[in-house]
Amino acid sequence: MEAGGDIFHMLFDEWNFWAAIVMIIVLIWMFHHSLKYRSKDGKSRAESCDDFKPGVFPKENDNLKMELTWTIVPFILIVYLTYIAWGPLDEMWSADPDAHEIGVTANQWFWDFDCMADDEQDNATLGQQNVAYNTDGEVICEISTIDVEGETKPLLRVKAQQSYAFIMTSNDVTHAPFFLDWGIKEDTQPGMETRLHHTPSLDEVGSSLLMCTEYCGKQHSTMSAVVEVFE
Ligand SMILES: [Cu+2]
Repeated sequence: MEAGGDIFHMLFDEWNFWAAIVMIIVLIWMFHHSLKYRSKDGKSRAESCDDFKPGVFPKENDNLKMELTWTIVPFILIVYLTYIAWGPLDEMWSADPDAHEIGVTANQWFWDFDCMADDEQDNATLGQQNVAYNTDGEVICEISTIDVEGETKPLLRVKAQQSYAFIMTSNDVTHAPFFLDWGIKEDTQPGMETRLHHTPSLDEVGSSLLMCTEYCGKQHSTMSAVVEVFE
Protein backbone atom coordinates (compact mmCIF):
# COMPACT_ATOMS: atom_id res chain seq x y z
CA MET A 1 0.00 0.00 0.00
CA GLU A 2 1.23 3.48 -0.83
CA ALA A 3 2.04 5.89 1.95
CA GLY A 4 0.01 8.99 2.60
CA GLY A 5 -3.06 9.60 0.43
CA ASP A 6 -4.53 6.15 -0.09
CA ILE A 7 -4.09 4.92 3.46
CA PHE A 8 -5.61 8.13 4.84
CA HIS A 9 -8.60 7.95 2.53
CA MET A 10 -9.26 4.33 3.47
CA LEU A 11 -9.01 5.21 7.15
CA PHE A 12 -11.38 8.15 6.66
CA ASP A 13 -13.91 5.88 4.91
CA GLU A 14 -13.68 3.23 7.61
CA TRP A 15 -14.16 5.75 10.43
CA ASN A 16 -17.15 7.22 8.58
CA PHE A 17 -18.59 3.73 8.12
CA TRP A 18 -18.47 2.96 11.86
CA ALA A 19 -19.71 6.46 12.72
CA ALA A 20 -22.74 5.83 10.47
CA ILE A 21 -23.41 2.43 12.09
CA VAL A 22 -23.26 3.94 15.59
CA MET A 23 -25.49 6.84 14.51
CA ILE A 24 -28.11 4.50 13.04
CA ILE A 25 -28.20 2.35 16.21
CA VAL A 26 -28.46 5.44 18.46
CA LEU A 27 -31.22 7.02 16.36
CA ILE A 28 -33.31 3.82 16.16
CA TRP A 29 -32.85 3.27 19.91
CA MET A 30 -33.77 6.89 20.69
CA PHE A 31 -36.92 6.99 18.56
CA HIS A 32 -38.03 3.54 19.69
CA HIS A 33 -37.71 4.48 23.37
CA SER A 34 -39.25 7.93 22.89
CA LEU A 35 -42.35 6.32 21.42
CA LYS A 36 -42.52 3.18 23.55
CA TYR A 37 -42.05 4.85 26.94
CA ARG A 38 -44.23 7.85 26.24
CA SER A 39 -46.75 8.79 28.90
CA LYS A 40 -50.04 7.44 27.60
CA ASP A 41 -52.54 8.86 30.03
CA GLY A 42 -51.36 12.47 29.86
CA LYS A 43 -50.13 12.47 33.48
CA SER A 44 -46.93 14.24 34.37
CA ARG A 45 -43.90 12.10 35.21
CA ALA A 46 -44.15 12.71 38.96
CA GLU A 47 -47.71 11.42 39.04
CA SER A 48 -47.09 8.36 36.91
CA CYS A 49 -43.82 7.21 38.50
CA ASP A 50 -44.71 4.06 40.32
CA ASP A 51 -43.41 4.06 43.88
CA PHE A 52 -40.46 6.25 43.09
CA LYS A 53 -38.44 7.02 46.24
CA PRO A 54 -35.85 9.81 46.02
CA GLY A 55 -32.34 8.62 46.90
CA VAL A 56 -33.16 4.93 46.49
CA PHE A 57 -31.83 3.17 43.40
CA PRO A 58 -34.67 1.31 41.66
CA LYS A 59 -32.96 -2.08 41.71
CA GLU A 60 -35.80 -3.71 39.79
CA ASN A 61 -34.77 -1.59 36.76
CA ASP A 62 -31.18 -2.73 36.95
CA ASN A 63 -29.85 -4.79 34.05
CA LEU A 64 -26.25 -5.93 34.40
CA LYS A 65 -26.18 -7.62 31.00
CA MET A 66 -27.23 -4.41 29.26
CA GLU A 67 -24.72 -2.31 31.19
CA LEU A 68 -21.89 -4.66 30.36
CA THR A 69 -22.93 -4.69 26.69
CA TRP A 70 -22.94 -0.92 26.27
CA THR A 71 -19.59 -0.70 28.05
CA ILE A 72 -17.77 -3.56 26.35
CA VAL A 73 -19.03 -3.22 22.75
CA PRO A 74 -18.11 0.48 22.33
CA PHE A 75 -14.82 -0.22 24.12
CA ILE A 76 -13.93 -2.87 21.53
CA LEU A 77 -14.89 -0.50 18.71
CA ILE A 78 -12.75 2.32 20.15
CA VAL A 79 -9.75 0.04 20.62
CA TYR A 80 -10.15 -1.19 17.03
CA LEU A 81 -10.45 2.35 15.59
CA THR A 82 -7.43 3.50 17.60
CA TYR A 83 -5.45 0.53 16.34
CA ILE A 84 -6.17 1.16 12.65
CA ALA A 85 -5.46 4.90 13.13
CA TRP A 86 -1.83 4.01 13.89
CA GLY A 87 -1.34 2.81 10.29
CA PRO A 88 -0.91 6.24 8.65
CA LEU A 89 1.33 7.46 11.49
CA ASP A 90 3.58 4.52 10.83
CA GLU A 91 3.69 5.42 7.12
CA MET A 92 4.41 9.12 7.55
CA TRP A 93 6.98 8.63 10.30
CA SER A 94 8.71 5.67 8.71
CA ALA A 95 12.39 6.03 8.00
CA ASP A 96 13.04 4.89 4.42
CA PRO A 97 16.86 4.99 3.99
CA ASP A 98 16.43 5.46 0.22
CA ALA A 99 14.10 8.43 0.53
CA HIS A 100 15.23 11.63 -1.13
CA GLU A 101 15.42 14.35 1.51
CA ILE A 102 13.75 17.72 0.99
CA GLY A 103 14.27 20.54 3.45
CA VAL A 104 11.25 22.50 4.60
CA THR A 105 11.79 25.64 6.66
CA ALA A 106 8.80 27.57 7.96
CA ASN A 107 8.96 31.33 8.48
CA GLN A 108 6.44 34.03 9.32
CA TRP A 109 4.87 33.83 6.78
CA PHE A 110 6.35 31.79 3.98
CA TRP A 111 7.81 28.39 3.19
CA ASP A 112 11.40 27.72 2.17
CA PHE A 113 12.11 24.46 0.36
CA ASP A 114 15.47 22.90 -0.31
CA CYS A 115 15.97 20.05 -2.78
CA MET A 116 19.18 19.05 -0.94
CA ALA A 117 20.98 17.69 -3.98
CA ASP A 118 24.08 15.58 -3.48
CA ASP A 119 27.18 17.52 -4.42
CA GLU A 120 28.42 14.61 -6.54
CA GLN A 121 25.28 14.61 -8.64
CA ASP A 122 25.29 18.24 -9.54
CA ASN A 123 27.90 20.86 -9.05
CA ALA A 124 25.60 23.39 -7.52
CA THR A 125 27.12 25.67 -4.96
CA LEU A 126 26.55 25.16 -1.27
CA GLY A 127 23.36 26.46 0.26
CA GLN A 128 19.83 25.97 -0.91
CA GLN A 129 19.41 23.68 -3.90
CA ASN A 130 16.64 24.40 -6.36
CA VAL A 131 16.87 21.14 -8.24
CA ALA A 132 17.94 17.56 -7.54
CA TYR A 133 18.41 14.53 -9.81
CA ASN A 134 18.32 10.80 -9.21
CA THR A 135 21.16 8.49 -10.29
CA ASP A 136 19.58 8.21 -13.78
CA GLY A 137 19.84 11.96 -14.18
CA GLU A 138 16.07 12.49 -13.93
CA VAL A 139 14.75 15.48 -12.03
CA ILE A 140 13.21 14.37 -8.72
CA CYS A 141 12.89 17.74 -7.01
CA GLU A 142 12.54 21.24 -8.39
CA ILE A 143 11.73 24.52 -6.68
CA SER A 144 10.44 27.67 -8.32
CA THR A 145 7.57 30.09 -7.82
CA ILE A 146 4.02 30.25 -9.14
CA ASP A 147 1.36 32.92 -9.31
CA VAL A 148 -1.71 32.03 -7.21
CA GLU A 149 -4.52 34.57 -7.53
CA GLY A 150 -2.05 37.42 -7.98
CA GLU A 151 0.35 36.35 -5.23
CA THR A 152 3.71 34.69 -5.77
CA LYS A 153 3.93 31.38 -3.94
CA PRO A 154 6.67 28.75 -3.77
CA LEU A 155 6.23 25.81 -6.14
CA LEU A 156 7.67 22.44 -5.15
CA ARG A 157 7.75 19.81 -7.91
CA VAL A 158 8.29 16.15 -7.01
CA LYS A 159 8.20 12.89 -8.94
CA ALA A 160 5.49 10.25 -8.59
CA GLN A 161 6.59 6.92 -7.07
CA GLN A 162 9.74 8.46 -5.61
CA SER A 163 10.14 8.17 -1.85
CA TYR A 164 10.65 11.49 -0.03
CA ALA A 165 11.58 12.46 3.50
CA PHE A 166 10.74 16.04 4.41
CA ILE A 167 13.23 17.33 6.97
CA MET A 168 11.50 20.24 8.61
CA THR A 169 12.15 23.07 11.00
CA SER A 170 11.00 26.61 11.77
CA ASN A 171 12.87 29.91 11.97
CA ASP A 172 10.45 31.54 14.40
CA VAL A 173 7.26 30.03 15.82
CA THR A 174 5.39 26.74 15.50
CA HIS A 175 3.92 26.11 12.05
CA ALA A 176 2.42 22.98 10.55
CA PRO A 177 2.64 22.21 6.85
CA PHE A 178 -0.41 20.29 5.64
CA PHE A 179 -0.05 18.60 2.23
CA LEU A 180 -3.73 18.77 1.39
CA ASP A 181 -3.98 16.08 -1.29
CA TRP A 182 -1.61 13.71 0.44
CA GLY A 183 -3.43 14.01 3.75
CA ILE A 184 -0.26 14.42 5.80
CA LYS A 185 0.88 17.12 8.18
CA GLU A 186 3.33 17.64 10.99
CA ASP A 187 4.39 20.54 13.20
CA THR A 188 7.58 22.46 12.55
CA GLN A 189 9.36 23.76 15.64
CA PRO A 190 12.15 26.32 16.02
CA GLY A 191 15.38 24.61 17.04
CA MET A 192 14.03 21.16 16.33
CA GLU A 193 13.91 18.81 13.36
CA THR A 194 10.67 17.05 12.49
CA ARG A 195 10.14 14.63 9.61
CA LEU A 196 7.39 13.55 7.27
CA HIS A 197 7.61 10.72 4.80
CA HIS A 198 5.61 10.34 1.60
CA THR A 199 5.77 8.54 -1.73
CA PRO A 200 3.42 10.34 -4.15
CA SER A 201 1.36 7.85 -6.14
CA LEU A 202 0.47 8.13 -9.83
CA ASP A 203 -3.06 9.07 -8.68
CA GLU A 204 -1.55 12.15 -7.07
CA VAL A 205 -0.05 13.52 -10.29
CA GLY A 206 -1.09 17.17 -10.57
CA SER A 207 -1.04 20.27 -8.40
CA SER A 208 -2.29 20.64 -4.87
CA LEU A 209 -1.87 23.05 -1.99
CA LEU A 210 0.33 23.02 1.04
CA MET A 211 -1.07 25.17 3.83
CA CYS A 212 -0.05 26.14 7.32
CA THR A 213 -2.40 24.53 9.84
CA GLU A 214 -0.97 25.93 13.06
CA TYR A 215 -2.00 29.52 13.75
CA CYS A 216 1.24 31.48 13.51
CA GLY A 217 0.31 35.16 13.35
CA LYS A 218 -1.61 37.66 11.32
CA GLN A 219 -0.70 36.35 7.88
CA HIS A 220 -1.14 32.68 8.78
CA SER A 221 -3.96 32.28 6.26
CA THR A 222 -1.73 33.34 3.36
CA MET A 223 1.02 30.90 4.25
CA SER A 224 0.62 28.48 1.37
CA ALA A 225 2.64 26.81 -1.36
CA VAL A 226 1.85 24.70 -4.42
CA VAL A 227 3.05 21.10 -4.59
CA GLU A 228 3.08 19.49 -8.01
CA VAL A 229 3.57 15.78 -8.62
CA PHE A 230 4.83 14.88 -12.08
CA GLU A 231 5.30 11.47 -13.72
CU1 LIG B 1 2.29 29.18 9.88
